[in-house]
Amino acid sequence: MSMKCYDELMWRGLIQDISSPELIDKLNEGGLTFYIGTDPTADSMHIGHYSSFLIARRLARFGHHPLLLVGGATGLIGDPKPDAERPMITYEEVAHNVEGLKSQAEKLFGFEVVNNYDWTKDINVLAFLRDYGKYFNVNYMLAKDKVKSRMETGITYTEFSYMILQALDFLHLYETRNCTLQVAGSDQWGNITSGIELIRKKLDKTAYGLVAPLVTDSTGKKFGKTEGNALWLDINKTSAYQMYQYLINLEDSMIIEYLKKLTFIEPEEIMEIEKQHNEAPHLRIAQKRLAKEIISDLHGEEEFNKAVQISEAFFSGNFKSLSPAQLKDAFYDMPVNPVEEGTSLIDALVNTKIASSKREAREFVKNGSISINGERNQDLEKVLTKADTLDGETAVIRKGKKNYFIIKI
Ligand code: 545
Repeated sequence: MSMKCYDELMWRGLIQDISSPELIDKLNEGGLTFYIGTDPTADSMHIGHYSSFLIARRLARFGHHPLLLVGGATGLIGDPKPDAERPMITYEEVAHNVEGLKSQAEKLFGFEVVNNYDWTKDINVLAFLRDYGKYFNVNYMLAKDKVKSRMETGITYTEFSYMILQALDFLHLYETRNCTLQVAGSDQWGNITSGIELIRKKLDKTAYGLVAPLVTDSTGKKFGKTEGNALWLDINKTSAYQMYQYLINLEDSMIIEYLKKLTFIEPEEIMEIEKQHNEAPHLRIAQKRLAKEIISDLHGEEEFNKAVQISEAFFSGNFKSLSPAQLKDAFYDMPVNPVEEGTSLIDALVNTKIASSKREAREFVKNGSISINGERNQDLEKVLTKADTLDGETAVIRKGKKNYFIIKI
């Protein structure tokens, strides 16, 4: 069984809205040039953007031609957020972020990249108002969700104008590249329909839009946001192991939806995984598979295997097989307790607050609940030296099954 383009997108839950039902046949036929845009508000994309870019790759597999637009111009203006004005970022910062996004998109997705700064920078203010502004009725602009939501808090003329710039991009790509479709997350619906309208009014032509629902958890919170921190696609900002930790802990009730939206696994196989998952959710088969698919796709299978090794080290308590880089990664969010060379293990347990008293420390050691780098230590006279470290300075003390402490000797 192999589904048509539109049916597959539907099955995966990737269609929130399309601008007209005519698009269904066009999607199924193939051969459209489409674009997806991203603003340089940071120098890396995060996992939230990943799902939108996967849609672009899916369309490419069905024979459509993707363009990735990086918003060197729109990034200087700022797409209105529903709650408040964005702080302006400098020209230098935007230029830096454009480079970051460009190379990331080329490397990860192999898309052709265009930059709207190229066709926007030379439009002068009179031409802008006459050639584009004239096609936008302010009442129409005020009715857009993003603008409406800012009526209380206020919106500057700068951000209010944003939708005109994005519409102008669509028009430009329609005219120069025969780009007839814009794809994005559902927050972009208003900007996309502005472009469709501009193309209709100026050229008397039909262009299309497709938006996907934003990926969330079961409470509606954006996927990939952890305590205000994003999961970046840049491995230097979020390691494969950090990504692995996040994915492996995803909730059971959402995991099949994530497999549909965030991987290329065929429908039949996802249904098979779903069966196995429902029979034994505690095995986390679906979470493990999701982690494998996403991390291998972003960083390669080797990085995925290294992340699994780190997580297995936590399970067994044995860290000896890990490389210094993996060790650093494994303990990225754990405090490091300095311990002087020559300190007795008992004193070290008390100093680092692993035990609350010497008496308790001796008790722990005696009953076998303390291990150093994965080896149980029941020697009450043990003294800590460099020889106990894994990499010349770090050692891992485990108390019980899963209480880990990092010491630096
Ligand atoms: C600009 C000019 C265009 C077309 C699109 C744009 C960008 C668009 C926008 N998109 C979002 C975005 O986030 C910042 C990325 C930082 C690295 O703001 N106005 O740029 C997100 N987009 C992907 C999805 C999105 C959207 O990149 O569409 O919905 C998130 O999944 O929020 O001519």
